Amino acid sequence: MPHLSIDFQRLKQDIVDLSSIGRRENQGLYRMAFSAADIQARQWLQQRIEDAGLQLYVDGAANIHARLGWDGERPSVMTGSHLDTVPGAGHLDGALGVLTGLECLRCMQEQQIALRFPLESVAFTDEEGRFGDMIGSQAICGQLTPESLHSARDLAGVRLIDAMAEYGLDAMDALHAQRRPDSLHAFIELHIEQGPVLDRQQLHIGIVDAIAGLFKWQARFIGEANHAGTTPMTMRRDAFQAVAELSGEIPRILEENGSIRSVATIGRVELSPGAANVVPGRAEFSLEVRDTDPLVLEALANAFRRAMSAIARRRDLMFEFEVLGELTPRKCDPGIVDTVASLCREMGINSTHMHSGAAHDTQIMSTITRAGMIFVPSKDGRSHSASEWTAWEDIELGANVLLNTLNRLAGA
Ligand code: HGY
Ligand code: MN
Ligand code: MN
Repeated sequence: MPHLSIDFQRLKQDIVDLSSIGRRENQGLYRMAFSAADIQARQWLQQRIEDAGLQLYVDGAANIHARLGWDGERPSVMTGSHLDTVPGAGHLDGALGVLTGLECLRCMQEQQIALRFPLESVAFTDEEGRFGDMIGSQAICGQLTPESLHSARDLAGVRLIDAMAEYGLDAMDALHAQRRPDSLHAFIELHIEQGPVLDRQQLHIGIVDAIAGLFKWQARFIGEANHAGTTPMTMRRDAFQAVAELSGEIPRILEENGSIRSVATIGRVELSPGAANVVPGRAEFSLEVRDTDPLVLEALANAFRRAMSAIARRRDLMFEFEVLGELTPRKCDPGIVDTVASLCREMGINSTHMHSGAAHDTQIMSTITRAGMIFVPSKDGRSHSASEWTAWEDIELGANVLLNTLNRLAGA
């Protein structure tokens, strides 16, 4: 069967156009969920979907769906990713999967490809978890509750309910975005690897077989603010010293309780009162830990809890933490993995099987349907950074593999 091809120039133009929304000169993209830039990108995408003559549908969680051949009866083959970004992001994390999904539906429509199953390309809400987890795909998979929506807030304390209400959206509508598992035939996401494996091995395609899970805590050590000049070192209850000690313990904790795939990050620390001449009495910090094995994640959570407790005791401090988000590690569907692998062989594209250290909507979607991922290389493994880059020829190859995978999964 001849292989289909995307309209690369059209896709390239979409990528360039979208990359200008939310950009801060030399600082990357700031399209955090429900920021003004995210809303602007959403409006831009909806216009592109309508310009393409595809059916536009926005669900209660504000997931944006482009649909082809939709009849509300047959299960659909879904692709997609996310428009929202971390602060200071690159132009491809999420955007690539949304735009290649849209391009694939345009091509299938233009080439009048006969479909056994309707196609959907989705832009999921808040994949980057500004408000905790992957709200958009979790809504589709029925993983949200009124309580989880009510308590969802970002690291600065902004509530999801308020952020959505600012744009006339009711967060509780996300409870109605749930899809029946039998309304989906399969899910496949194209994404940049965000790591160094493909780039180092000069490979063009990664076929993902497992996706790491994580836990994300908002934690704090509470000691005593005091004079930085008169308080002897032995009499201090310094909250930042506790965070520094915990950070120094990370290699030991991972070595003793983790696997070769375990990673841990303290990405944000806020000290108060926050003056140069005051011993910090309070240190708020984020702790995020990942692995592809749920049992390892559990062991690491216990180890970090023990370490924080021991440090607090030694330093006469209090410690607290709340779980901001948890994602379960997931395996990809072997049938989809095989479909992508055989297409790469047929198309003469060098590829490899690999795991994803990054979390993705695919792992949520895998709880209600067969799911898989296709990776393209990230130059020097860089991502969540303005220097994120993937060569255009790799983008074209990845988009063509996605197009032909969709055809294999949904085509007549
Ligand atoms: O953080 C991640 O793994 C993904 O980029 N949301
Ligand atoms: Mn992403
Ligand atoms: Mn990301």
